Amino acid sequence: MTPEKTFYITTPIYYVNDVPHLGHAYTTVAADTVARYRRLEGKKVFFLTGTDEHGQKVERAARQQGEAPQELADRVVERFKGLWQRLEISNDYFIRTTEAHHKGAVQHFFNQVYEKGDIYLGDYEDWYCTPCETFWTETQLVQGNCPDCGRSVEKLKEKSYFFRMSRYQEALLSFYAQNPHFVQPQARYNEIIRFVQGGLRDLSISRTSFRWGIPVPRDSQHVIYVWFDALANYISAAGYPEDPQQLESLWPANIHLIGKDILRFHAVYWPTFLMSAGLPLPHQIFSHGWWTVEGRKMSKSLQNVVDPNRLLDQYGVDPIRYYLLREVAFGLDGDFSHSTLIHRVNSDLANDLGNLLSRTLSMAHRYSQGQVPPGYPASGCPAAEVSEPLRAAAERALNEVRRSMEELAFHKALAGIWELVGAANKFIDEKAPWNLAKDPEQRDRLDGVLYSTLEALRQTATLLSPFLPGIARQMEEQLGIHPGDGERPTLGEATRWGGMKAGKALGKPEPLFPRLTAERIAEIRSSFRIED
Ligand code: ME8
Repeated sequence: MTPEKTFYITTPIYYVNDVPHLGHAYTTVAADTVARYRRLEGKKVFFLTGTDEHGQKVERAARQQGEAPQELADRVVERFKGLWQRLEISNDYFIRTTEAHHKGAVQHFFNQVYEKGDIYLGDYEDWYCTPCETFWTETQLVQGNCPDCGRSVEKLKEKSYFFRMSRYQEALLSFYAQNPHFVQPQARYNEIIRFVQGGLRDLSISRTSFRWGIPVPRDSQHVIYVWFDALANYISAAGYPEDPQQLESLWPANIHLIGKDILRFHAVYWPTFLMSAGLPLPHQIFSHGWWTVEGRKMSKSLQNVVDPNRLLDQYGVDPIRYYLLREVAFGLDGDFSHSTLIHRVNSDLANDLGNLLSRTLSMAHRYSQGQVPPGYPASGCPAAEVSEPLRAAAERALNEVRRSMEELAFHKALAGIWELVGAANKFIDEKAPWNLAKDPEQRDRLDGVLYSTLEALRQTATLLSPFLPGIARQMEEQLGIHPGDGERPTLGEATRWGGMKAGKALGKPEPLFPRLTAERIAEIRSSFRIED
């Protein structure tokens, strides 16, 4: 790997048979946070997301809605793009599998695997639901019937191209053994190893029972299996096959971030396709947990699918990003509820962070003419008293963020930042600047205390910027610094104590997060039709 290798992170590409929901938002916000964090570290980053537009699911959804699959895809893709804009997702590219370039790349990939001797024509036999035109495996059936429509199914055979996945069992197991961090969290890695040890069967990678897909080269009776097509997005968006230089600078990806539902496709199928094509394997597959809603599985039939746009309308972007990243340990399952969300907003955002900023700024306006006062040593006040406690707290927060981000423990990183926020609030309570202000002899001390708190806030904004980019910007504006997203100093530079410049004008204090009052909460509850 060359030293300049770009940090490459991906989300799954989402199906366009339905509009985006909370689960999609979750993965994408998490990946965005990693991308922003690595950029803040000064790294070159390529952050990819997109949509999976082929396959029977999409074809069927289009038919139900009386439109062509491409029309459906063109319409729904806008819903994803619009949501990512509202959530401040900073992806560098958005791939659609119906793009001409991707289609060519998938056929090229298919050919490469074919030329290796890993694809053969055989018979595919499984349970078929005629009304749904879908094959199901034994385990997918519900009480022996179609899991979609509940009607009876029959054993049916069709011609299919198969990928010789069975050939790769040993190579895969030895790859896992040599790369113990390939699948995270660890429990999932063990599951995958057990699955592969159980034996790999060859995989059917073409279909003839529907048309909406990329044709198999030289046999247009068949379309390429949607997962073969979809997984290849990670290389096709990186310049495969026609731009080997770009591909080398991006591939292999550092992290494929996915939900646990699609781990097998990423940790078993994908590596074997790549091995066959002679391409390097990604460094890590990180599979996160599953969100339920108010204790129940999110599903259309329960009518409890959470629309992220409606959450954004009611709560705003940063509270939603914060909640998703803070509420649940990344990797574990979580339960979404309005009451826990409201609690997070009021306690962590409004009380802890919002109050710290507003009380500090109003004191700086009152006691220091709205300017940054001199800090240590200019204020003449001993460092041990005025800057040391917060300087040390800021350093601890930085270390916690660094450590946690290596393992994508967003909740721990945020908890670490909140330790700093808590330390700054406690520092103000203890130093009581309002008392110092009464005594002209305490001027130096007052300056030192205000300076340190402003500096702690500046560092908090830097540390928060990958998680809550909007809030970081607002905090910086109020602190009178305007680093702008692109030219932000790197994490190391920005967390050097003393970045606030004495004499600089501070901005106007504005509430960051208005507390959700009983009245607002009632409004929210009624807008989501939540009954008590
Ligand atoms: O599987 N909790 O697309 P998809 C957490 N096109 N995350 C959730 C979730 C939930 N309840 N529900 C969905 C596909 N997700 C394929 C992917 S990639 C080459 C092809 C998230 O639209 C989670 O990231 O069904 C999951 O893996 C993804 O949405 C599935 O999205």
